Amino acid sequence: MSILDIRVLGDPVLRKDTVKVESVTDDIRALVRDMFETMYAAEGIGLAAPQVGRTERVTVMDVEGAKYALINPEVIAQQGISHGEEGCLSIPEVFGEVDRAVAVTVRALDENGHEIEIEGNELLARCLQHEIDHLHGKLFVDYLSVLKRRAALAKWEKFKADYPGYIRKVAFEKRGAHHSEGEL
Ligand code: K1U
Ligand code: ZN
Repeated sequence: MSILDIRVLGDPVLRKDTVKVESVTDDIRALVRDMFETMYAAEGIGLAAPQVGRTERVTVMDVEGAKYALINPEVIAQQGISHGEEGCLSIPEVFGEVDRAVAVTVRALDENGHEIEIEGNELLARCLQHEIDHLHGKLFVDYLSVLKRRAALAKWEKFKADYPGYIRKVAFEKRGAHHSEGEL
């Protein structure tokens, strides 16, 4: 298993549509394992393949202790609107309020290639929508008003120099250990 580099805003891979997975192979399962490891190391609740420079339609999530590896996920039903703050592992230090459906039903394949349906509310629904957006080149800042988007991007301009080559190095952090991100 490996912790992968996370791509940050400015890397073109984050703006590309992903490629549908035709068969859930051992290579895809290895990608899922590495993505979980990377997500936990970065202390996120979700991660999508483009964030680690990959083009397969794959995402992983761990929301309130429930783990999901989703292949070719798509929203098949949604309800209501919820207003809430979002961040993104690919845009560190930048946050914004985004309206999302409060509840979604998502159809996907699991790691064994079996079709599954997940119903998510609140944070799980938000995370599902955030990750599925990543799989289609969309980022949460795209939903901000012109003024808030401008402010968010201006903030990012100050931080992006910390990520040469649009790469964020993530180190697994032992509890209580010094945070070594950016020092690898
Ligand atoms: O895809 C990503 O960039 C991961 C991102 C997903 C996300 C889901 C829902 C709301 C915002 C962002 C994160 O994991 S952000 C960091 C995080 O750990 C977190 C966000 C909201 C609530 C709790 C934790
Ligand atoms: Zn994100």
